[in-house]
Amino acid sequence: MLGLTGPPGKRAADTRALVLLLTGICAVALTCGPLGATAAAFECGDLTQDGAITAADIISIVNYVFKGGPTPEPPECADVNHDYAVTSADAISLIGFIFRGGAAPSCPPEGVPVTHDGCKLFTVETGAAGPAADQDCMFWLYDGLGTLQIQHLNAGFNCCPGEIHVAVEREVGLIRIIESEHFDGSGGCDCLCLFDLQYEIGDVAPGDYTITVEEPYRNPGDDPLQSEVTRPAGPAADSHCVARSTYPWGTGTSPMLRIVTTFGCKPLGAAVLADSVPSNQDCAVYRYDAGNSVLYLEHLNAGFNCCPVIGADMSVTGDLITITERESPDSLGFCFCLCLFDVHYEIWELPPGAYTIRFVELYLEPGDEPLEFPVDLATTPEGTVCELRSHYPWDY
Ligand SMILES: [Ca+2]
Ligand SMILES: [Ca+2]
Repeated sequence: MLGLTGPPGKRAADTRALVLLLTGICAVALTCGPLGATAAAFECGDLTQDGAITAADIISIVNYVFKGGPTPEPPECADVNHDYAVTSADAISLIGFIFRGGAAPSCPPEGVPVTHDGCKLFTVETGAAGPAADQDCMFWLYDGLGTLQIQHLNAGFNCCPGEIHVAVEREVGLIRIIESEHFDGSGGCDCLCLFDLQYEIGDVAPGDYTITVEEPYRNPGDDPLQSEVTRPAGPAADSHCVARSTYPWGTGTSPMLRIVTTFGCKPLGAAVLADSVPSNQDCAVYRYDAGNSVLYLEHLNAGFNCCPVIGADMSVTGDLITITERESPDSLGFCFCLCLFDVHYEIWELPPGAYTIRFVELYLEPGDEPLEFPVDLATTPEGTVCELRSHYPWDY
């Protein structure tokens, strides 16, 4: 079931985004029938639960969004424009449908509260206790009384997944779990990784079921993650894994680039930050963690537009690591200026060895030396390399 997030505040009326993590599963019998028959679903847009979509339902949304009125039950039934938030836009959408022949309400399926750990691949805890990085696993535990607890280990999502939504659809003999992610304005980060999710499904009567998980990043040719529940008269548990070889799953032999943070636009002029470098220098600072095969790489004074969404792509050809930086407009577009940023990268699953690291930067001019340098991570695990720059946006 979706819940509400965000403290009350001046914008709370329009930002009551629905998220997970909250109370109760199937708290209302009307909306969650027992398994073994198709569960009674809520009617999208019918907040008043009178079987019809009328102006009264619009009023209920308005009361909820703007006046602190009752929370829709389930909250998904008010998300008629299917963006995982209940806002004034849903009231407008419903007005359009009722009075102007607009689009019919389309709500997301009802979700269950979910907690998660991640991004696993990018933390030092990786691999110690959980399944290998090329395994996509489900562990389920049925209490014999009606509650099915699910752990989904190594679930693939964006590194910055926004809200992870878990919806459950029930048919005879089938529990279909639909996992999805929803970004609030941003497109997430430039990478995928693995998470462990925990959630539970209520009102599960004893019987035979197939549990199947729909995952956003499963390769269409790969087997779905599913497990069979066979007539548990009492408590029962089982686990099932499928091997995956597509990113973000894998054997851990392919280096992966992740942008951890970006800092900027940095103030122009001489270095004003104690830990920064002079603004006429374009620098790379690296440190290799051999135990985890991670190269921490900071690009200091990287030139970008003043208002970018910063991205980068990496290719590894032999011993040449090329990081090609790119940018796209933020939600308001580009600005009419350039400036300097610090971009912190991590390259995961990089074996120790000798490499050449080359940055391909957007705003170099002819004659500029590229920021390119050799490293021998086995013998010299850290260092700093700088190039002098004397044109805008450097040294300006
Ligand atoms: Ca109604
Ligand atoms: Ca909505």
